[in-house]
Amino acid sequence: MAALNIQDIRNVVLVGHGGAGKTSLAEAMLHKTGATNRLGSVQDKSSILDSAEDEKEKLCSIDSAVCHVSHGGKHINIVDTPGGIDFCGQAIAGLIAAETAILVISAGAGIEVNTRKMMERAGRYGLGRFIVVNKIGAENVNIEPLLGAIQEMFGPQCQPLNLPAPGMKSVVDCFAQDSGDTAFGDVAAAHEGFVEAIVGADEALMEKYLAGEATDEEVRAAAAKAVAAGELIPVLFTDARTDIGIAELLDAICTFAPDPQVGLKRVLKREADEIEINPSDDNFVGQVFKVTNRANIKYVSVRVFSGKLTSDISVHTVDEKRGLRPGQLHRSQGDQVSDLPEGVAGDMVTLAKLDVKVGDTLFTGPGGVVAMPPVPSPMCSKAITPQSRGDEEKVLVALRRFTEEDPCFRIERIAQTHELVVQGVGELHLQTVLNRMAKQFKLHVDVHPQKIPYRETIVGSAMNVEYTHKKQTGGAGQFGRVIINLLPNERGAGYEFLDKIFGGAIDLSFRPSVDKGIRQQLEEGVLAGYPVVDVKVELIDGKTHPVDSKDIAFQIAGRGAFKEAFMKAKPVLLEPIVFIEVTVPTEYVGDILGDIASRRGRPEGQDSLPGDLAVVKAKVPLAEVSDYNSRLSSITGGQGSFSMELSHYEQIPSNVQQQVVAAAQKKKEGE
Ligand SMILES: Nc1nc2c(ncn2[C@@H]2O[C@H](COP(=O)(O)OP(=O)(O)OP(=O)(O)O)[C@@H](O)[C@H]2O)c(=O)[nH]1
Ligand SMILES: [Mg+2]
Repeated sequence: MAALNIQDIRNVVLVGHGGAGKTSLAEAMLHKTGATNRLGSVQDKSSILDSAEDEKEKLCSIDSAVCHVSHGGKHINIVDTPGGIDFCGQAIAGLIAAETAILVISAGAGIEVNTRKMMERAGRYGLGRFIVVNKIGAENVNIEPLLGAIQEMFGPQCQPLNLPAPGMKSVVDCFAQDSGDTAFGDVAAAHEGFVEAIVGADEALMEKYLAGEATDEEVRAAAAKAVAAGELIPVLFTDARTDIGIAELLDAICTFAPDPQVGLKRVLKREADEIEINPSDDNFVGQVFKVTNRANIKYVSVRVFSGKLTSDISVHTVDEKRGLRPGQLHRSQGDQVSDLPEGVAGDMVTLAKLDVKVGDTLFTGPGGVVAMPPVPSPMCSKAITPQSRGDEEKVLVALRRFTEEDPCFRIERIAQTHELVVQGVGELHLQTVLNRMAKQFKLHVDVHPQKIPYRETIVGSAMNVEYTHKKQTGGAGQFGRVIINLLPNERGAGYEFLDKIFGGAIDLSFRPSVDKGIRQQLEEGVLAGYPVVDVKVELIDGKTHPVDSKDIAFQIAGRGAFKEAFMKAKPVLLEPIVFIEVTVPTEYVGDILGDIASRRGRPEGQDSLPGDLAVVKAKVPLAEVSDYNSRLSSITGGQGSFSMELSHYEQIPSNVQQQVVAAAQKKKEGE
């Protein structure tokens, strides 16, 4: 097989809302080009792209999938991504692989929330974009208003490359011709709009065009550059099930999708330097865009940005200085792989068993890091406990594999609450990962809500609190007496210990023991078992025994005095307050504000976004929004999104405090 020419490579990633038909479109392209001899179907569980057990069960994509076709002398790599919001981590990672994102919209459902989000993400990341309106052959769809809605939401760069023919059984090319019969829309106007978007991206060509001197060939040759620059977003119509517009989509990818030399250039960050990677650079640079652990084989899909990947070179990541051997290179076709002699710049390669995770930059030269397109912070947290004792380590090892696959899945051990916490985009996301762990590793866990990390402090003072620890049993005794003042410290100032003893009431050597004892108590808490913050202790007096005084005695006395003083100094609980930004269609703003008010939240302003969207900002206690994912989803029918970050800690209302303290006491009695 002759080596691939970089000009002949097209890399596309299919993105958009769940159920729009991305997988079906990829299957249709595979079939159309003879890569498969039977049209794979998600519905019949015969898709080579939705090949995981749970994908077949749920009839949707959960992992991204890589495949390739040959068409019109071009090698087209296709990454099919899941459209479910819970699985957006893999979809976003898919952008790494491509020059062009193909946004797939279901003709019946219109522009849905995840289409909008992926459109923005692909644009911000710098990819060229296509929009494909799929399912045009489905019954009872009214497509006509959709084109206008697309242009209104995503801008006038969205120009139809074709339009459905009357009866919706084929499409009419609006670039090659400037007249024709359509189901809606005017071919002449579409032709002009399309051509003008192309020439608009190239000043010299624009001048020629205005002078009536630009040839069709020149315009065609400039098209991919206009797409790469975001000046043109071709809109196409298809029906994946009935093979309408598929050949035209393939043609369009060959002509209008930028090749790796024309499309987005990635940037390698090395300390303060940012170096644009050129495909013709000698050093190999690539990035991992997909990791799959299945049946004990780990497959890693890498996009080659520059240089050449071969099986015998040693590649590095920023964390892996020793170098990794890629081993046999493969090309993926859904769940199948075939051997590949080398990975040339611009191509995608699949490797087995490499110790890397999604987003890692691989390199041979001086190296650095290519940034990943940003993924949303995981907003759904659950605490888990293994059902079998002693499985904790195994669960950690298994879950770590899933963190390699999905940049939106994380695990964390929370020191303060001693919990193992899994974090993901939503409940479905976490459920899917935990189900996979149960199936693949036979590890079962119970899932609980995560504990709220409260803190304890005081709002009053307690002066001259005395505590004596005395123990006289048999041989050596223990004796320590301390007198302390306890005062509130400024919020955020932490703990302070001040030695205010005049004279030698306590030996100098034992004073740090008092401090040490108090520090232990700070960690354990006094009121409800949460750490104590922002207090000042003054050690003012005490007593030493010439024989029985020792370190441990003063530690115990310090703890005792602190506990007593704490309960006298108006103890309170502090709760974490988060800053949330909720993005919803404007019609839901009232409902969102009402809901926030009912959750002890305070609104902090509002912004509007294009496309009739609003951003509501508020500060809300974390305890009230731990289930916000499902709440927002039920208010907006899945059309909202939110981000959340810790703002500060604040005193909790006394009725809530009573509940938390009572719950802590009950738990202590139970132990
Ligand atoms: N009538 C019709 N149905 C289609 C078409 N494309 C897909 N479907 C059906 O729509 C459903 C969803 O299609 P998928 O290809 O799984 O959609 P997807 O975008 O990959 O969905 P996710 O993987 O969940 O993001 C399936 O039942 C398909 O058979 C089409 O062009 N016409
Ligand atoms: Mg799919």
